[in-house]
Amino acid sequence: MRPVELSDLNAQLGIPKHVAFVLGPGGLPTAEVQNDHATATISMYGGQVLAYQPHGTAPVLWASKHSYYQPGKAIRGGIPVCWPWFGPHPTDSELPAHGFVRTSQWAISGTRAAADGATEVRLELSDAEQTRALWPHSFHLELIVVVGPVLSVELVVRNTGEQQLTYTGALHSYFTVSDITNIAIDGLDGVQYIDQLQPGPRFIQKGAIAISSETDRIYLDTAGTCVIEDAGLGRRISIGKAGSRSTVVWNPWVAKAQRMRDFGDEEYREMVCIETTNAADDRVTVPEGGTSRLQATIAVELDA
Ligand code: TA6
Repeated sequence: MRPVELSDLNAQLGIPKHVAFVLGPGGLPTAEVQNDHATATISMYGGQVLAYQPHGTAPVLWASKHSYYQPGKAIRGGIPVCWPWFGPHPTDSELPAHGFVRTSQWAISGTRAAADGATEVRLELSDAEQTRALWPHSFHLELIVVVGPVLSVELVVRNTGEQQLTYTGALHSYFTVSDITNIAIDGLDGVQYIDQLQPGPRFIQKGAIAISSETDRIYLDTAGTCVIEDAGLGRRISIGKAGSRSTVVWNPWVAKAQRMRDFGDEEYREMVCIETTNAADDRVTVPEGGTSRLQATIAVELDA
């Protein structure tokens, strides 16, 4: 983005004491939010919340120190928007994993200072020739980010075409933890899941989730709120949701972390993904002219 465009963006949509537009990592245009409640960074490339930190606690979202910040590559961390397919493309392995919107250039469609002191930033993306070459549908996406004592991220999907469309997707949230072996994840007890590392049978979660090896699970038919219990950081992070009937829990552990160039060998220790998804059986069909919404609501509660 040229400096003049950035200054225009600030003139039109910047809000003092709330949001300013800057060139962030890799020179990518980002919205920097600072208000009475929290700070946050939102990349226009990918429409991706990169950082969120309420005042008085450690960063809530995690990003790799080795992440790429360049067109054509997904940014490793924050909340990637995976759409219109989750994971590998169901039939064409040549197509990018997790869809194409996390490597697309979004536009800012609005900003607002909320009455409670929170800051709202809206981004949008519509189909174009290059997207239709990958996925033959017309669509309009809006990502509504509200940064306050709670972080709300909502993906609004509008079917602007003349035929129904069916998608899978995720708000693929990366969270900072004190140490992956020192946390528990509540909220999925009794829920059936697919273990991506053991395709075939389905399993039932028993109690809280503790992670001691590569973990990649799609929890099914659940609308529940997950909670990351992190005594090491003296906090609990809750991840509520709407418009989602599946939740993914992922940590790459040692070997997979070593295979990823945009992921430090030891970084698996300091993160976990709790993903607000429409995945596996949880596909979403939107009729012509229809709308669907996927929302994650992230809140931090500090130990007394
Ligand atoms: O959500 C879990 C997952 O599908 C894992 O299988 C792993 O591939 C992860 O997403 C990251 O995918 P990415 O394409 O961002 O490297």
